[in-house]
Amino acid sequence: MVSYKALVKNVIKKADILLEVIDARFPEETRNSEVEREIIRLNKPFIIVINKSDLISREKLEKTKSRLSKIAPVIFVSSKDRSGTTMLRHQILASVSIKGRNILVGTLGYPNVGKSSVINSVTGRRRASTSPISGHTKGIQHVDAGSGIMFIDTPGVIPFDEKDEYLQGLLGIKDATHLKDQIGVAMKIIEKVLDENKAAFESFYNVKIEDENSYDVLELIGKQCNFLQKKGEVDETRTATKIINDWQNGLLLI
Ligand SMILES: Nc1nc2c(ncn2[C@@H]2O[C@H](COP(=O)(O)OP(=O)(O)OP(=O)(O)O)[C@@H](O)[C@H]2O)c(=O)[nH]1
Ligand SMILES: [Mg+2]
Repeated sequence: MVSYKALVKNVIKKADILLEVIDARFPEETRNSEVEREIIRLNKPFIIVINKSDLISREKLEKTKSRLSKIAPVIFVSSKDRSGTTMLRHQILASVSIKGRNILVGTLGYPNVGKSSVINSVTGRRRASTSPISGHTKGIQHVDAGSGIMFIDTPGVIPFDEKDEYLQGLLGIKDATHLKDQIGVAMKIIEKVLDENKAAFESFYNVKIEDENSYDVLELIGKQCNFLQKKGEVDETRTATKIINDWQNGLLLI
């Protein structure tokens, strides 16, 4: 198997412009400094595409945008709602001037951030195959988007270690059935969502949270959902699985 690093380097070398696709909910965690350094080293233009922008508030998006604009042009996209795609097309055409052949647009990013979905939403057709299970795109694939734009879709470029299981859960790289510490991951999700948008969390699960820790909150949700074992205690794994699924399916807004 060709290593991820070699594949990414090759795409950066071949492309006329790169898209670094990041997850709006985790802009810093899904940026990759090594990839950015290589792009800058080869003096290629690049655009930071903040995808899944439907999952966070406009205010948070603007904050992230103003921070990242210092590094490269930033475009918000929701592949789900098909928003931001015209802007992205314009930004690509404005960043490179190539006549007589297609502009090659390399699309890079962590697993599951929505690289293939972004390509499809710009192209307007489901040309690049997508999936909720990460690691879906294997090898590189060319997708013709019309008006002289040719995308290069790539697999998620960053292999994670076992120790990054929390991040794998939060980013949806592994689903609940593939996570070892489901309760631990669910607690991280609870912390993240409570920190960002407590009211939405309370109304989604129909619970009232004072100053309980994330473990107690998990128990509270288990009770509310009536996920109980024979002796009446909360089925924590079942509750954790539900929270992970709700988060990964984009039901908990932050
Ligand atoms: N809510 C929401 N979900 C999205 C968006 N874009 C992608 N998704 C979902 O995120 C998951 C991953 O999307 P993909 O396009 O397959 O992601 P990828 O980066 O190509 O993933 P790999 O090929 O596995 O590296 C799918 O379940 C998509 O439906 C978006 O803008 N909003
Ligand atoms: Mg893909």
